[in-house]
Amino acid sequence: MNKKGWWLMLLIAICGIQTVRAQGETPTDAKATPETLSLYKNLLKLQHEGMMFGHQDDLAYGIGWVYEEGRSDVKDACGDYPAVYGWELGHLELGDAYSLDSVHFDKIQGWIKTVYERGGVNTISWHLRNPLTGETSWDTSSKEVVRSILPGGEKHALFLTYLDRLADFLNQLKAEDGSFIPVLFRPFHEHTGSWFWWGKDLCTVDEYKALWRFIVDYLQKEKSIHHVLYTYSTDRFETEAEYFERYPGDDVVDILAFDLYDRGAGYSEALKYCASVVTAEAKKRSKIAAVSETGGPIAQNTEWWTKTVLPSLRPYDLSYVLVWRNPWQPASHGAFAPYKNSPDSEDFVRFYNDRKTLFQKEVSKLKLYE
Ligand code: BMA
Repeated sequence: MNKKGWWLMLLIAICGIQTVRAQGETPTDAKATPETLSLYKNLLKLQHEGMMFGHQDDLAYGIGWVYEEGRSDVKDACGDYPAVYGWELGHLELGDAYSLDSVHFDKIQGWIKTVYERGGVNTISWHLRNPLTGETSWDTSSKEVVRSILPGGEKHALFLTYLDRLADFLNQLKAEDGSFIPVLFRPFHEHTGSWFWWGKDLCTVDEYKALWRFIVDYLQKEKSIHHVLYTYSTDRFETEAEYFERYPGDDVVDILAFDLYDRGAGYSEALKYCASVVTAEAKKRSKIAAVSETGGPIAQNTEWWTKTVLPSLRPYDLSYVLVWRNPWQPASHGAFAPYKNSPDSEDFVRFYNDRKTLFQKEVSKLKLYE
C-alpha cells in the first residue's frame, strides 16, 4: 500500500473509533427524547469542566419559610440558585396530594418546570411505602418485600399501582412547547445499607437487580417514558466489589453515584475513595458520576465547604454534589445547606466563587438541553 493508502486506512480507523465512542455516549434508553439525549451528552462533557451544586427541595422551603415564590436558602446565602434541584416523591404512590415531607406534588411539578426553563437539572428520589406492610420506607421488619412485589408476588398488583402513579407524575412533566422535561431518577437508593426495605440484608442480589430492571422496563415499555436518566446510588462503600455487588447493569444505569454524610472521623478519606471509584468507573463506561447526597455539621464546622468538601472532591470529574434538605419543621437533622446569615455562609460564598463549582447562572448559559 502506498503512503496515501496508509493515511486513508488510518483515517477510517479513527472514524470507526469515534463512532463506537459516540454510540457509548448516549443514555441507556435507546428511545430517549432529544432533550434527554442532549442532557446526557452535555452532563458527560460538563463533568470534566466543573461540579454542579445541588440542594434537595431548594425552592420549596428553607429555614424559617415555606412556599415563598422565588426564594431559596442557597440564593439567600450566595446570591445564586443551585444548578441541581432534588425532589422527593414519597407518598405519591398512595395517591396523596403531598409528600412525606409535606410538599405538594403539583407544586413540585411547577418547580421542575421552573428549573428546566432556567436550564437547571432536576433529580428525583422516592422514599416509597413498604408495599407489603403498608409502613414507611424504613420498615425493615420483613425480608419478603422485594420478592412480594416482583412479577408473581402477592403485592405485585399493588406495586404496579405505585408505578402507575409515578408514571402519571412523570408524564405530566411538560415544557411550554409540549416536550417532556428530562429528569434524573434515583430509585431504591442507599441499598448497600439495610435501613430501607430494599436494603442489602432485606433482599437478595438477584431480587434487587430484578426489581431495578422491572421498573425501568415497565416505565419505558408499558408507560412509554423516555425522558428519564437512571441513577444508581449506593451508600458509602469500602471496595469496588461492594459498590457493584447489586449493580443491575450498564444497560439500565446512566449515572453512577453514592450518598455519603459527614458523621465525623474518616469522612474526607471515604469521600475521596468513593469519588475515585465512581469517576474512574464512569469514565470507563462513558457514564456520568455524582455524589447524590451529602451533608455535614455546618453549624459547628463553619468552613466545611472549603476545608472538607472542596479539597476532597476537587481532583475528581464529578457531575454534581447534592446536599440534603433544610427542614422547615424540626426533623431528625438540621440544615444541610447554608441559609441567610447561617454561620457557614461566608465560607459557602468562597465555595460558590471557586472555579470548581457550578451554580445556576453559569449552567443556564450552557444550554444543557440543546
Ligand atoms: C430523610 C430526612 C427525613 C425525610 C426523608 C425524605 O433523610 O430528611 O426527614 O422525610 O429524608 O425526604
